[in-house]
Amino acid sequence: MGEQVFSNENTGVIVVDVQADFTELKSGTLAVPGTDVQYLEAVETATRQILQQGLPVYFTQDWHPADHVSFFTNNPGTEPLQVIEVDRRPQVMWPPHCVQNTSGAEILVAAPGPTKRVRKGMDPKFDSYSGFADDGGRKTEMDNLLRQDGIKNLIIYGLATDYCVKATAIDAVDAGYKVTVIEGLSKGVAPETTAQALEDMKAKGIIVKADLDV
Ligand code: VGL
Ligand code: ZN
Repeated sequence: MGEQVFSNENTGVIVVDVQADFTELKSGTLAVPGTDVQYLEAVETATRQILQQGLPVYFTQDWHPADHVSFFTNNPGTEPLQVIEVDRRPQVMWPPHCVQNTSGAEILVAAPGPTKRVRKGMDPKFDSYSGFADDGGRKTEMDNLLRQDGIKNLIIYGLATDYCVKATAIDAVDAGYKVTVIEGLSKGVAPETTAQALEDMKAKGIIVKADLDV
């Protein structure tokens, strides 16, 4: 690894939703394009290097109950990727994914060393793209964990660029962290929303880097 984007003890890393159901490698129910073995090896290598540098790693894990509102199967008459209104909020209809205690919910990154895991999306009534809070405003323990660990700068990558990476990165900026998103270690559901997400993140002051090296 060459020069690094991280340089101090106030930096932490959030690896977003690198879970079986979001990958082609595991024939996931919501497989994000480009999530092949090379992608997963790149994520694993980067995460291992980061841990070896002594930086704390926080994994987010989409962790839905079977009756979750975001599953099209729980909203009769809808189909996948349709956007409906739920309590006046837009809600994308997703195939059932990352159901609690199923293999599809498994985090695929084997990490040597201590890491922390933040689960989200457990409330059947609210989706939670962000690792910090759900659509109902209920916070996860993420911000508390980061504060306890003295984190001020965050490196964020994972799945999917246009949904959970974007939402997590924007909530992080709004919570006062300095955020860098690693584009090359993230994959999006669709090209247009991914391009838009990168623009939205840059507009919020998020640094978007191609990969971990400068
Ligand atoms: C995600 C759609 C639904 C993500 C999670 O991890 O980006 N996308 N649930
Ligand atoms: Zn989900």
